[in-house]
Amino acid sequence: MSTLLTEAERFFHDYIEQYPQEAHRLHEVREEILRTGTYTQTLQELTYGAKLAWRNSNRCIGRLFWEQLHVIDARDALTVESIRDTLFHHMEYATNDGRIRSTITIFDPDRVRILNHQLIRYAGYDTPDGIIGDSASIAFTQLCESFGWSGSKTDFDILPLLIELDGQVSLHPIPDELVLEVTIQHPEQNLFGDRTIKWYAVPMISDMRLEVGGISYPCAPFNGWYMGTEIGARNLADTDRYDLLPLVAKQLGLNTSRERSLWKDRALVELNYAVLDSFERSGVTIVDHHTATKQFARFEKNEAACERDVTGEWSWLVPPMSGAATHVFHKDFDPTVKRPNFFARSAPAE
Ligand code: HEM
Ligand code: NRG
Repeated sequence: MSTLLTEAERFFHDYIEQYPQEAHRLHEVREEILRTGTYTQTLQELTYGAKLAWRNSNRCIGRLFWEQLHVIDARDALTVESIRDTLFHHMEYATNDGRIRSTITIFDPDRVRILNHQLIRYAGYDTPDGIIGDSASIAFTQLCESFGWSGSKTDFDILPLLIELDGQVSLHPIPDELVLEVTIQHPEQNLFGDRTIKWYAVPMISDMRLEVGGISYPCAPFNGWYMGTEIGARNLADTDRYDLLPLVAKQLGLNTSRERSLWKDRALVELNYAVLDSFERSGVTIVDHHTATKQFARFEKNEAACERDVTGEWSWLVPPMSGAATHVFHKDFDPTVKRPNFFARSAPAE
C-alpha cells in the first residue's frame, strides 16, 4: 500500500501542476487509500494518465501525437455482452473507415481481462504440411480451439476475442464488418504470384497493463496506426512470420543463390513500397519510417521546450530497415522507465 501511496502522490504532483483547481484531490486520494487500500480515479485523471503513459512509452516512435488520444472509460462494463460491445465500439471508432483515430478503452482494473495479444490478429496453424497463417498466433489459436473455435485454415483467419470476466473465459467471433483489411499490391509488379496477401488496418494492442498513479489496468487495449515497416519488414518478412522475401525475390527475378546480390534487401524495399502504396490507395492511415522518425524528432523538440527528458529504447525506435538513414540511429537514448506507462502484462513491474 505504501508504494500505491507513493505512486499516487507522484502522479498527483504532476497532475495538479496541469490542473491546479484539482489540488484537493491529493488529500482525498491519500485519505481514500488509507481508509480502503485503493482509490478510484476520475475520468480526467485517467485521461491525463493514459496520455502520459503513451508519452513515456520508450519503444514508441509515434509519440508526437500523445495529446491526441481518445479515452473510453469502460470501467462500468461488467457483463460479457457489454465488454464485447465496448470492444466492438472501440474497433469501429478507431478504424473510422480508414482515417484511424488513436484510442484506448479502459476496463475495470480487477475483474476484466482480454487474452488476445491484439484485438484483431490472424490465426496460425502448425500442420503436417507446414505452417498456415501467422506462426506468432499458434499457441493462442490452439487456446481458441480448446474453447470450441475452428478457423477456415486460410493464411488470414481473423481470431475471435477471448474475454475473461471474474475468471470465466468466453469466446466471441468478430463480425466481418468491423475488420478493415488492405490487400497488398505493388503498383508495377506482381510480388506474390497467385497468392493474395493482405493485412488488417489497425494494430490494437490488448495484452499490456496500463499503470496510472499506482493503479494497474490490465485490460486497456489501445491503438494508433501502423508504421509500414511493422508489416512490410517484420510481419510479412520475418522468417518465423509470413516469410515472403524468397517469393518476392523470385517474382522480381532476383538471384537468390548469392547473398551479395542483395536479393533480400531489394525484395524488402519493394514489399515495403507495396504496403505503403496499398494502404494509401485504400485510404487507410499509415506512416512510412522516414516520416515517422521526423515526427519523432518534432516530439523530441517539443519535450525539450517543456523541459522534459525524452527517454527511449534505441533498438525499438530504430526502424527495421534503412535504420542509419533516420536520425534516431545516430543518437543515444536514456532507457529509464517513467510512470505512468504501459507494461508487458506477464512481466513484473520494471
Ligand atoms: C510501440 C508506432 C501509437 C504505445 C510502437 C512501435 C511502433 C509504434 C512502430 C514498435 C512496434 C514493434 O516494433 O513491434 C506507433 C505509431 C502510432 C502509435 C505510428 C500512431 C499514432 C501508439 C499509441 C500508444 C502507443 C496510441 C498508446 C496509447 C506504444 C507502446 C509500444 C509501442 C506501449 C511498445 C509495445 C511493446 O512493448 O510491445 N509504436 N505507435 N503507440 N507503442 Fe506506438
Ligand atoms: N508491431 C506490431 C504492433 C505493435 C504496435 N504498433 C503500433 N502501435 N503501431 C504489429 O502488429 O505489427 N500503435 O498503437 O499504433
